[in-house]
Amino acid sequence: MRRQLFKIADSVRLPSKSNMLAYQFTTWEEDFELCEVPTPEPGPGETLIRVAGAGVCHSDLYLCDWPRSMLPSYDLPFTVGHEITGWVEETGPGGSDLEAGTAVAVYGAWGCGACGQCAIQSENYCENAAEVVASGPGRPGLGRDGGIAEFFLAPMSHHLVPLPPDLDPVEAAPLTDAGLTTYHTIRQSLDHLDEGATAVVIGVGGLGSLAIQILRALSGAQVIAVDIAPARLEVARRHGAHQTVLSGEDAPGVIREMTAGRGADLILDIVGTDDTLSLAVSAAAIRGHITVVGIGPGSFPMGYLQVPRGLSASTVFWGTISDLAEVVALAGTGAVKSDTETFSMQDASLAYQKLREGSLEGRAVIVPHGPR
Ligand code: NAD
Ligand code: 9ON
Ligand code: ZN
Ligand code: ZN
Repeated sequence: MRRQLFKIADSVRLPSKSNMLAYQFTTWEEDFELCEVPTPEPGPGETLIRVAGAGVCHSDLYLCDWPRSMLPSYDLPFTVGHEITGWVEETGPGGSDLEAGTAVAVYGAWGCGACGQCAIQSENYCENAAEVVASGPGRPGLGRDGGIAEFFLAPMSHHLVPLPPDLDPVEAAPLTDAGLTTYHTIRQSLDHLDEGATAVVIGVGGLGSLAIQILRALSGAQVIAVDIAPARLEVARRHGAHQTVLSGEDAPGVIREMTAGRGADLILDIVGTDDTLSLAVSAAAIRGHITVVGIGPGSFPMGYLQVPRGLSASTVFWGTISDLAEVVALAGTGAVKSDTETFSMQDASLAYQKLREGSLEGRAVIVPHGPR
């Protein structure tokens, strides 16, 4: 049984090998806290990972911002951070075959391993997800200990994906969720992106900036990026967006002009509010497809007379382990690159503050052992 030792108010810590720093969700509806906790030891089947980088995702903010009633009944405290890369440190009996020092990405959408979706390697769509969270392995950083700590304990070795030699493990951290989710989304929608097609990305944050690059790498589609922040539209252009549009009431009309009146064939709503979903529907082409990626609270009316003919819509949840291996390989070729802004453990709160106020320049990645 793990035990929280004490909360650290500043950078002072106990000089002990058996303790480590961990950034934890300790109290419902309150901000996370830097704590000192026992360093985990790998038991049977487990692998201890020395964390290289742990990405800061917008979904983490929901943990402390949303009322407790909207979240699963997690056991607190736990270490946050679900975008994890690192090096194999130590393996328990029957744990990973990977040698100590191997750089790995951690797949975080853990499933039950027994249902129909898990049987077809779609753990992200596990049919027993509620039980996995309530009484099973849970998900790292989302109910059980995650990666914003000096070490991370991986319970199952098949969740460790080796990184290509030229890929910096710190830069690779956002690929484990921001990259994985957008790669999965785009890969399964490629049949909407024939020659001459248009894809729209709404929300150019951590996920959106990777989505633009993945769209450019996997398709010949015209890519239009939409954001409320002009600075993010500059980022979108740098990552290969052909056109950019400021979010607002005029945006659907502007997108129609950019597509000779047809509208967009694929729209990724990476925000998910009423406004962005309404924009997505208004900008969609006949037989277009909307994928809702953002976990905003919005919805849109779906009725025969309310949407373009032939419109389809879906949601996504992370991606599969093979999607993770593929996006990591793509990044290894240099076709996709995460913009990262690194923070020490002591500055983890600052990273979340900057995410909340929208002032990050790249995906925030906490580097518990400092840059390599
Ligand atoms: P982020 O904070 O890095 O980026 C959000 C971006 O959206 C920012 O650039 C912001 O300016 C922009 N934005 C906000 N309101 C907008 C509006 N009305 N119109 C256009 N742009 C707007 O967030 P992130 O970490 O990239 O996460 C994005 C969303 O994806 C979050 O809701 C997160 O919870 C969700 N998410 C979903 C999955 C999944 O599996 N479905 C996985 C990871 C993250
Ligand atoms: O990966 C994320 O950011 C989301 C999908 C996490 C939500 C969850 O509970 O797994
Ligand atoms: Zn996430
Ligand atoms: Zn399952």
